Amino acid sequence: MTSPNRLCRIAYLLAVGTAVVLSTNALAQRNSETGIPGKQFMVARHTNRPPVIDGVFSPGEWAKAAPVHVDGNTPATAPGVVPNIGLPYLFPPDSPADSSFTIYTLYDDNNLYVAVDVTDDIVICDGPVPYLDDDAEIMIDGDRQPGDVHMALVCGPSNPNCPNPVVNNEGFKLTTSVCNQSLTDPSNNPSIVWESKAGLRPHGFVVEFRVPLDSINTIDTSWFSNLFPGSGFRRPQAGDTIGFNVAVGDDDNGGLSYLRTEPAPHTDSFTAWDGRSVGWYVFAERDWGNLYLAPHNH
Ligand SMILES: [Ca+2]
Ligand SMILES: [Ca+2]
Ligand SMILES: [Ca+2]
Ligand SMILES: [Ca+2]
Repeated sequence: MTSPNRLCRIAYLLAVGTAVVLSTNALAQRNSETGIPGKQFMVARHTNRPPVIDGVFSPGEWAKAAPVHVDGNTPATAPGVVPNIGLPYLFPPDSPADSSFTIYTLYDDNNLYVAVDVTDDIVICDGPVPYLDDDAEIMIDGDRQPGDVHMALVCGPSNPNCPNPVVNNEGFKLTTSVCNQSLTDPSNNPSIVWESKAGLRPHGFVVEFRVPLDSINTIDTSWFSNLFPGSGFRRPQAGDTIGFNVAVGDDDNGGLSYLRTEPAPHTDSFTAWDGRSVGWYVFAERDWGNLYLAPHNH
């Protein structure tokens, strides 16, 4: 027969054991939470004084924005992930002076504005591929549903599994290099309208973007992400949260940058605000962060 004392002791051990298990779980959960992609969040404030898209970070121009600083010091987890996808010469930045950046966002009644202020100790533009030079890349997921960029790239007449082209404004990526070479992904949609301007500054460069809100659809019209797709067009409005990401490519050696196959003196890198390091896919809209369009006067 078990004595009351012994029962007490067992209960005590169970309680302690449970507490230990609980705290271990809590710790694991906290650790994994910081590693979950797609959770980064930033705020775009409304402005009546739009910034000038001239590649010059003028005093006061972005003062109303709530900036977010990104470096690659924790390359495995957001914020500041560096893809770990088997490219032998894609490295995390050596230091914030090697490659880091600050994101600024604002919007007005017709446009979203983004500035990426990049610190970079060796600035290179030798073409011809913009994303293999020093560059800034912004990603916008209006409908917060994945697959729009990817399906736009893979579908089309030559794909028997997906012969109809996918053309929408529900997900895209905009790239501008330090010497103002730009490209839009996907490239098949002329109604993704935007402008940008890059300019040098001491120890780095700045890229300013303007994206008309009418380039961004918040309605998911896609058969591949919605059993009952919506229709029509609704641009982002105050109070909305859209998918958003920013990445910076750092070419310090020229040529193919982080896609090169030979050693080189400096580290070439690519750092994104949000996303996953292992399994990184630049068009994984689900892994992009969140941009909240704060109501006016907030
Ligand atoms: Ca400016
Ligand atoms: Ca989307
Ligand atoms: Ca969609
Ligand atoms: Ca560089």
